[in-house]
Amino acid sequence: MTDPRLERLLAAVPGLRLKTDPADLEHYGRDWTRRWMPAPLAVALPGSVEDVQGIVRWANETGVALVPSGGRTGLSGGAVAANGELVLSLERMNRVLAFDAVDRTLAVQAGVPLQVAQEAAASHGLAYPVDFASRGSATVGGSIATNAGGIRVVRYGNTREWVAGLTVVTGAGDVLELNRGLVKNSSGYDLRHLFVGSEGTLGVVVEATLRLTDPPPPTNVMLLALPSFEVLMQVFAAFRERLQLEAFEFFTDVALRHVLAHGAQAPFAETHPYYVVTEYATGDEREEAAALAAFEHCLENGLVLDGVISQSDAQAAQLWRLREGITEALARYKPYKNDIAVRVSAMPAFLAETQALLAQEYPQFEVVWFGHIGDGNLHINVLKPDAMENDAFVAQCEQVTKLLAGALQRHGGSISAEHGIGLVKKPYLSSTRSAAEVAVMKGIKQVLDPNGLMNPGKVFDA
Ligand code: 2HG
Ligand code: ZN
Repeated sequence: MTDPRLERLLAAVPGLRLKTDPADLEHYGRDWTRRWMPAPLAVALPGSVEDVQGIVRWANETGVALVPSGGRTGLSGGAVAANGELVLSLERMNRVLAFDAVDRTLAVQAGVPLQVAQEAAASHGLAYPVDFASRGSATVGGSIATNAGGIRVVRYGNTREWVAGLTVVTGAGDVLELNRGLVKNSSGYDLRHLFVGSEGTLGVVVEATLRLTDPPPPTNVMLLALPSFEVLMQVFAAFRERLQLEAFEFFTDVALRHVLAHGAQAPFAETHPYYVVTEYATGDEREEAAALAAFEHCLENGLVLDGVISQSDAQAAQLWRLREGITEALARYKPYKNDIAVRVSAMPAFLAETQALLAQEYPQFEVVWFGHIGDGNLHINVLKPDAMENDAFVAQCEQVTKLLAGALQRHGGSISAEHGIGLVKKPYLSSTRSAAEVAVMKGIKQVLDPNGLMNPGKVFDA
């Protein structure tokens, strides 16, 4: 190791693990976006809050920027280190610290994978209900940094609802213990919520106290085939009126075709334009009868064309795979991802307008629509045609996103529902947040990260 800054780091944080191999720099320097060439200075793997604090203080002394790093499953470039930053990986801070049965909380280090937190909660007869497909790799810290949503938001809300306490190291190097697991706390600004969704731009989340809830009820999974998206919200209403919904997800036939080509099993003999997968509580016969009543109501009114109910856990997993397998099935097409939100009530109008606009202006692209329709959150993936150069593709996709941003402005929506702004959506932040709001955000950053060292260039340019 020859870089004097790294020598100084090792002197400041004794025993710190550092990686500088080219393969490690590449591995830790990028996330799932794959668009930027990773080029970090090095990767630091702290083992304690004190180590993290030492790293941040060193950054302030040397001026080296930091990129906090969890499972790097993000899709907005929030964890990319392409400019000589030090990657601060929480990978080694992966311990479950404490469970409290009275408070119903689980304290974890930030590098604990989401699935490990879920399993720890389950081992105590409770649940951590935040859930999404990358649960095995994504970390609790990363999910807090993006206020991750996922497939159960319709029932449980976003990550934000489940954070009872946070320990953070600010960009100024201070350790803050925020909210300390309290249920009620009306003592001034709730700084905890500033860090939820801050994408590593204010400091590093090092520990979290998570709220837990009752274990989920027994559930069934139903897959529905729909004739058009215009009926989507009516189907949602029919099911929500009659059942406790744990998830209500949507995808198109195009999405299904890709998942089937990737090895999933076809659910119906025929193809249909749109699909919904819903999971609902079914503790007793009454609830199962209600599910059938919802289905029959939809069938009689032409809102659904076909349906299948899971008869076993294995079949439920098979039906979920049709939805959860979409991202993986599309990966080989290097999709350009959009993750938009509108109010649920605005969803049909937004869908109609943007589908028509995209078909008219960009017929050269295959566009895959899917997402968390019960939350008003759509993932609009534009697939790269094999023959098109990557740069030309990205340039055109940026025009597509501009078009979406315009529609979002008209419908009062958001350019990022759950993936964050990162690098990918930075040019479109103003379609969602006013100039005055962005100015306030910059002011907050200035206070917590006065030297602009925390994940610079992400969300906005300081
Ligand atoms: C999902 O809902 C994830 O499956 C990924 O948020 C979405 O790949 C995407 O665009
Ligand atoms: Zn999603």
